[in-house]
This record gives sequence, C-alpha cells and structure tokens, in this order.
Amino acid sequence: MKQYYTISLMLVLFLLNFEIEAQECNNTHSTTTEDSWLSCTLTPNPNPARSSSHWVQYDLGYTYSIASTKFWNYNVAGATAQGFKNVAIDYSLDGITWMTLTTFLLSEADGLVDYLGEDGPDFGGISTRYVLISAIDTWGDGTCAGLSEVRFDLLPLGVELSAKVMLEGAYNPSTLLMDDVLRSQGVIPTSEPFSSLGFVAVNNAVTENIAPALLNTTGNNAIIDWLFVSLYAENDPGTVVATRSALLQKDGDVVDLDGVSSLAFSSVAAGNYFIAIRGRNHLSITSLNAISLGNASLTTLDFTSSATAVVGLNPRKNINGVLLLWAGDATADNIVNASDRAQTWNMRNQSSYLISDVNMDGQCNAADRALTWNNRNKSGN
Ligand SMILES: [Ca+2]
Ligand SMILES: [Ca+2]
Ligand SMILES: [Ca+2]
Repeated sequence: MKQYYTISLMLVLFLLNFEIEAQECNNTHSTTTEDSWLSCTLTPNPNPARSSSHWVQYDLGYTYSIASTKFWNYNVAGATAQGFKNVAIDYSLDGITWMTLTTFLLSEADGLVDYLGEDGPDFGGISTRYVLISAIDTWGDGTCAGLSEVRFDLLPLGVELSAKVMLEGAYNPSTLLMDDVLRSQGVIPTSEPFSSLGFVAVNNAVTENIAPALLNTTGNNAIIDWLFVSLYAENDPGTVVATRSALLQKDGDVVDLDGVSSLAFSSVAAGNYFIAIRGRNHLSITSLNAISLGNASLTTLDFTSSATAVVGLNPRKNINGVLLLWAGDATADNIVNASDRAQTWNMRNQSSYLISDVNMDGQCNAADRALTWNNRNKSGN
C-alpha cells in the first residue's frame, strides 16, 4: 500500500531545486560530497517563527499524506560534525503558514560507505505539501550544516465522498424529492457549468463532461443539476485542497460523472477534510467538523439531516425537518441580496438553463424574483 519517495537533496546555491525519485531501497548512503547537501550560509527561515538558519524546504508538488520518514545525516568522512544534530520539522499546505511537527535528535553519521541512516519522526498521516527541515545545531561544526538524504513514506492518493444534499429551488415537499424539470426539458449542459460562472477549480485534472444519455435516467436517480464540491484542509480550514463538479440526483445523492458512483478526488490524500457543497444559484454549506475520507468504509454524509452539522447560523432552509441549500443566488457570488432580485428582473421571461432560474423550473419569472426576495440577506458558508 505504501509508496516510498526519496527526496534527494540537490543544492543549487541555497535555493533548492530538488527531485522526487522512486528508488530501490538499499538503505545505505555513500560518503561523497556529491551525494550530500551542505549549507555554510545562514539565511532567513521560511517559517518566520525561526531565525536565520540552515534549512531545507521541500515542495512535494501536491498535498500528500505523509507517514514515516527516514534520515541520512551528512556522511562525508572526516566531516560528519557538520551533520544536523537537533532538527526541527515544520509543515505547511501553502508554504506560508507553518505548523511544527516536532524537534528531534538526529544521530551523527558514521562516515562509512555502508551508513544506514535512521528512522525520523512519523507524520501520522498528516496531509501537507511543504516540509521544512531546520538545523537547530550541528554535531560540532560552527559554520556549516549538512544532510545526505531524507525519505518520506507517502500514503496513496485518492478518496471518495458519499454525500446527500437537497436544493431548495427544486425541492418538492409533497414528494420529499427534488423535481427534475431541467432534465426533462433537456437543458442541463453536458459540461460543468461552474468555470464560466467564475468558480475556481483546485487540484482537479478531471475533464468534467457527461454522456448525454445519462440525462435520460428517470426516477429517484434522475439528474437534477450540477453541484460544486470543495474539500478544505483540517489543519488549515482557509485552504482549499481540491474541488470537483458533481451531479445531483433527484433523491439528493451527490454522484460522479457516471451519474451513480460516489464522487472521487483522485489526487487527494486520505485524511480529514471540511466539505463544502454549493449549487449554481444556491448558497454553499460547509461541514462543521472535518470528515474522515479514505480511511474508513464509505458512509453517506447526509446534509439534509440536522445530524450533519454545518457552519453558520441558520445555514440551511428547514422544510418539515428536511434541510435544504438556500436558493436565490442569481449572480453566483454566494450571497443573496438586491443584486439577485435585479438579476431575476433583468432576465425575466427568459427560459432554458439560467442562473436566474433559482426555483429550477426552466423559466425566469416572478416566482424567481419572489424567492430571491424571501431569502435576501443570506450568504453561504
Ligand atoms: Ca439515489
Ligand atoms: Ca448573489
Ligand atoms: Ca424559475
């Protein structure tokens, strides 16, 4: 299950260009300076909580879930006193806000060709993109500090979300389902509608198109519209880890582009995430708690139930105990206010797949104006 990635320390001045290589694990390290990294100039540490120091910053390129680590200290024969001694490990999702994992004592290397290195601290599955390794001191050298190699054991990527939500605009209290009028009118687009509305995709390589035949499905699993789903980092809730466009079934199931499967985030590490869901013209909700994805059996997160807590005061509309995303955002800015009412007025008497059609019946008319007015002064969370 686990993958091993070796980050070779290749120093170009002090700004690091490093490589990630998969390698055979022979677990020994040479004694040559070419295989090592050495800093002899103190420079400002990327973590402002630390003073100028000798440090190495890794950018893993994506957010990964890190498990164990392994360290090979500076192993040049006769110069092992330049090796890191007390070492601080910090990590960050964005390279700006840093959290400290731990500090630990790294043994001095033996300077021999069969030097084995040693196990470093375990990240315990923390999801992060940047790792910062700083020397607090060395094994005796007062000027330079070096390392040979660090290995991060990464957990595999890919998680799935099984969620249920209901949109107020399409909700039918008599059936306890959403009406699929846009589908039956044949106006739901076969490409995700969010890019053109200014929604920002993050860490998503999926081309989000659907087969037109998928919109022929009727019944409880009929597609009623597209949804936008975001995952936020547990340890940095302001940072979006990844987004996906999803499809919404009549019975509230949030599904992937085949119309039936759980929603996949293929480049997201297993871990805990805050989950946000938003419609084109419905306000977003965000889970109050970070939800475990990828580590356990798939359980459906039911946002129509008060048992699934979300952020904010009155963040969902309650119709007979069924909790719905608020309708009325005809301008796709995640706020309902006078601008939305103006938009529904300006687009009156138009039909088709319209942002201003907040009750999702394929028409923009007085009913949509009334709905934006009734939900005025609300914003998404
Ligand atoms: Ca279903
Ligand atoms: Ca708005
Ligand atoms: Ca309408």
